[in-house]
Amino acid sequence: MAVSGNQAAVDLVELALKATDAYDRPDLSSKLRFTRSRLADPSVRVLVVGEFKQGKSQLVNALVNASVCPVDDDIATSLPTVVKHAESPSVTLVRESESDSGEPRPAERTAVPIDQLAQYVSEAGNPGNRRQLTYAEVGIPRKILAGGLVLVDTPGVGGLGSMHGAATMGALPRADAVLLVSDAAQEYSKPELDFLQAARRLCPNVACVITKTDLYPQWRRIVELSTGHLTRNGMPAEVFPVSSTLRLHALKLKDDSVDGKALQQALMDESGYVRLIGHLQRGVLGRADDLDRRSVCQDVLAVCDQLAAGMRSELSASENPDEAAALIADLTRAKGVADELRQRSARWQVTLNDGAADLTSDIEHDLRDRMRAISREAEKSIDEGDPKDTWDQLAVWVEQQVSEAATANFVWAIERARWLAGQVADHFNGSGVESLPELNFGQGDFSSGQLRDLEQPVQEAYGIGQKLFTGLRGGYGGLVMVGLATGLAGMSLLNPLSVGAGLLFGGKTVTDELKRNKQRRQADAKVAVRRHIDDVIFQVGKDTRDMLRQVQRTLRDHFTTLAEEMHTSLSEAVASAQKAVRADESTRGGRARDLRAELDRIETLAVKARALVGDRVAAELGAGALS
Ligand SMILES: Nc1nc2c(ncn2[C@@H]2O[C@H](COP(=O)(O)OP(=O)(O)OP(=O)(O)O)[C@@H](O)[C@H]2O)c(=O)[nH]1
Ligand SMILES: [Mg+2]
Repeated sequence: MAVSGNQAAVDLVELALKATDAYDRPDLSSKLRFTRSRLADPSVRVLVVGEFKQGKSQLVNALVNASVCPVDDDIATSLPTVVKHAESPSVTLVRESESDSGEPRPAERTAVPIDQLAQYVSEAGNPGNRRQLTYAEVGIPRKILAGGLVLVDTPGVGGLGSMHGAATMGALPRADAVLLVSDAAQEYSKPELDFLQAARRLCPNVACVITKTDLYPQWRRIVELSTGHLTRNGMPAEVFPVSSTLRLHALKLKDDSVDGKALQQALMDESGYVRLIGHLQRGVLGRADDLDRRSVCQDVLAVCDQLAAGMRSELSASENPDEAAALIADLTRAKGVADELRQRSARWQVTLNDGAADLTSDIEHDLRDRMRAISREAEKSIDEGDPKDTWDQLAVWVEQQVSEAATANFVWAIERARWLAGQVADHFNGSGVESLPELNFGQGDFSSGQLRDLEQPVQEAYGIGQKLFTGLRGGYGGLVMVGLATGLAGMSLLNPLSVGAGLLFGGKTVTDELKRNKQRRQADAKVAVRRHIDDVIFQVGKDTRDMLRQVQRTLRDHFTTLAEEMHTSLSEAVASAQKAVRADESTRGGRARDLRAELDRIETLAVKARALVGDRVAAELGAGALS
């Protein structure tokens, strides 16, 4: 769908390319070639996320009507699985890694037989992603995927409020849409609402799916309650109640009789998938198409503007030779501004470099601050109890807090990076070209940096035997000491006094040892928490730094090219206007006619660009600039 839907856009870019080649503007041609290559990849990524065992994998299977993602009560997904269209079924395992210096290496791709997929993507076959894969890619011939729809099944291990959840968050800014999957057993939980809130800030297209409506008769009530939570929290989203089981069942029915067909239709309707697929086609693919067309329109109009700039000034100078001097002065001034924008010391470069440096240090500071607060709180709670009894609870709490903090830090980083892009673009305001590049928030598809879980410190078992031994040791010391002293008074080594002292000393030694052991456990627990938090600060901090560096590079390249284009166009405009002034009357007349014809041709291109998005949107994009 995206391909055919955007054929008009592709044709328009081709047409514009002919023009830029004809007018010998290789800078504009390369910009359009980039636009063309962007259009050539129609992928629209939909991330399927949610707490574990909510039916994410089954949802993907039901959408494509195939068992691509392993599903079972005890088979948990451990690796993101990317499901896309392919002529014939295929499975590829992808491992992304970086060199020691942090530069990304080319991804390793290994094709494996289709029936082996489960071994790699499930917790049972690849526990904790021991194989260090980044994701699995499944190709399958399906109509629903043919338009470029790419479904990504994510692991629910650990839940949304865990570090796995935080890693899923990292894939959001690159996703075109998100489906939050939750089953109809209960209304939204706090981690789900928190996740939604963050997801909506990272990805503009988030919808909610409530699964297993066949299993829970009270699903309507749950949908109502969950929708209420969404509204109350100020994040209205579309909610799609579905039953994957019903859809898969309906698809299996082969009865061609009238009744059979009616039953199939009834099951399909009941499954809720018609609405969900409609959303994917119109709300996700359709919207991506619209965005594509918008950006093509914007790119082509910008090219038209640049091409026409020189001709318009020459024409104006030929038609009004008296005003030519003022026109040339204006153009020279504009060229001066463009020249400044090209300098390395240009104000936008300063804004970008300083902004990126500030941003990096602010984000790092924020992360450290948040983590330090968690560390302090954890240490306090360790001091208040014995880690022997409280460790499990503490570990869950720390994991949740750390993931919440890492997520908040990440969302903030992305928002500030986008804001910085706007600040840099402001320097170009009024130049007619204000488009922002697509920001690249990450190298790979998924965070490949694996975070270790919070490890429980090894605790020495201090059982009865050991207590007895410590007690005996202390008791024996006491007995001998007092026994020897009383021996001087003529008593035997074993006398009531020395035995009493032995018992006393033994008891005290055991109590002391117990206290020391508790303190050791507390100290070990603190070290474990601190080490975990340091790990997180290191990994998350590094990911964020890499991401910001990439954003900085994208913005620098984008605006440098823009400044170059403006400079070339304005230099041409000044030269053409000067040429027009020098020309004699008759040449001027002929040239003006030619110029008007050329400008008409460019205007035709601009009209086509505007037609691509409709007049209303074209007006929004500032398409009036030409006329
Ligand atoms: N009755 C019914 N059961 C479902 C439905 N969707 C999923 N299930 C069952 O719910 C269980 C979990 O489904 P999965 O698709 O593996 O869930 P998941 O969210 O991918 O689980 P993780 O990847 O481990 O987080 C399986 O036993 C499915 O058969 C549904 O619509 N109806
Ligand atoms: Mg799964």
